[in-house]
Amino acid sequence: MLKILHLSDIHMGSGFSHGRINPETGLNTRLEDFVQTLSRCIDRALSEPVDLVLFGGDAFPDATPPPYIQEAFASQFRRLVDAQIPTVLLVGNHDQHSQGQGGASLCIYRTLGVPGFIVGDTLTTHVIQTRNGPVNVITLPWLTRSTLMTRQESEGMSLSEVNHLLTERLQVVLEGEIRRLDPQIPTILLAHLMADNATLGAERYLAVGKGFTLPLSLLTRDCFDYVALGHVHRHQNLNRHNNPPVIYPGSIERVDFSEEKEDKGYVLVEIDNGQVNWEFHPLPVRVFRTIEVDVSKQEDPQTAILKAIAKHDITDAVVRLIYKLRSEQLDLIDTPALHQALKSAHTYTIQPELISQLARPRVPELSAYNSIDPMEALQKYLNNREDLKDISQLMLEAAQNLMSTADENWDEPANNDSETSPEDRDNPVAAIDLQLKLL
Ligand SMILES: [Mn+2]
Repeated sequence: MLKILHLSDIHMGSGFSHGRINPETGLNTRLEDFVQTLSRCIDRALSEPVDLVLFGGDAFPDATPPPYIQEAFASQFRRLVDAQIPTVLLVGNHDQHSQGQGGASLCIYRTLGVPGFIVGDTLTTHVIQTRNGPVNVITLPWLTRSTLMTRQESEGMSLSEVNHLLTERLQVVLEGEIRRLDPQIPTILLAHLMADNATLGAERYLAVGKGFTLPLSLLTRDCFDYVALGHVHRHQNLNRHNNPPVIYPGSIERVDFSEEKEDKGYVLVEIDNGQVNWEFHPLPVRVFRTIEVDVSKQEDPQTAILKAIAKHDITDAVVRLIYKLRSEQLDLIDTPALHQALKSAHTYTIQPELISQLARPRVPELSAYNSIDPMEALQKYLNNREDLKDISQLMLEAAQNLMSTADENWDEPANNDSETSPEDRDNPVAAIDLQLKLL
């Protein structure tokens, strides 16, 4: 029997805005959380012990993590080297440079020749010898348009045409790998991709269009005993027939609030004579809690907010308090008392949102939903918004940029997640987004 631990989307070094500096170590507490959670996965791999560890990609938020974060990651995986457990590190979109090939942040393991470590940055088959026999692992790293076609070839094609052609080409290459497989040996496909029926958080729908989406039928092949995926942060099995299981283990820690309600964990897989059993093991990760309350109709908004906070156990959690109120209620809010009420949280943010009393302005020219040019629509809209006059030029420029770059940069590897950084506020596109949210 072959035992495998499958984990993915570690994203070590992200989400620092949800942490604080630990005065004893000088490190961000969210880095410490991620390291502790990763160490729990490695503990399990060692205590079983498993025969193989598969990492589904996205080790860090980008391809060039600072050395202390690289080291925190390496010192955990080092324990697998010491225990002589073979490990495959697959390259995800966050591990690639936005230009060019390969996984910049993970290639160091190949360069060092770490025994038993394989870096999956190309589509190829690795025959891995484990304590309990050999296993085929086909690695399929995050694909970009440039992996399988030249810029000239894709010129003038629509996104869906490019997606279609890429899928066809991938199918041919994958078929080539499959034909060379030794059918006597169990086979695993390890891939970092977006499958066409993965369930995403609503916040990620926008990211979908940016990438390359593969049909599930490419993965649910008889020749695979198990399909180990990475990329989507929500744990799920895409194949309801379970033959083979097509599993996203999800991220190991909450990367942002969109993962507030998701279980985080890893998957243990057993392959025995063609029989495959897998089980998701949740990890005890830090709680994220959104407390949202509308106090606009309350006579005593302060008490209503405090009551809403008291309903939740926020000890050591990452908390965001969002309360909606009318502008004339602002004087009734005692902010220091809110800080006091949130003190037991690990970290927290307070976001008051004003509810406008005015009816929303309507733009008569836009009332018919006919095929109006988006730039023209924005211009008409802005003509009607005196209050946006100051930034209307900026918004138009940013929109123009968006329209012209959308086609070119759709396969940009990094930033496929929903994480938004505070820097986004300086970015005109984000400024538009912010404005639109306020509308
Ligand atoms: Mn990814």
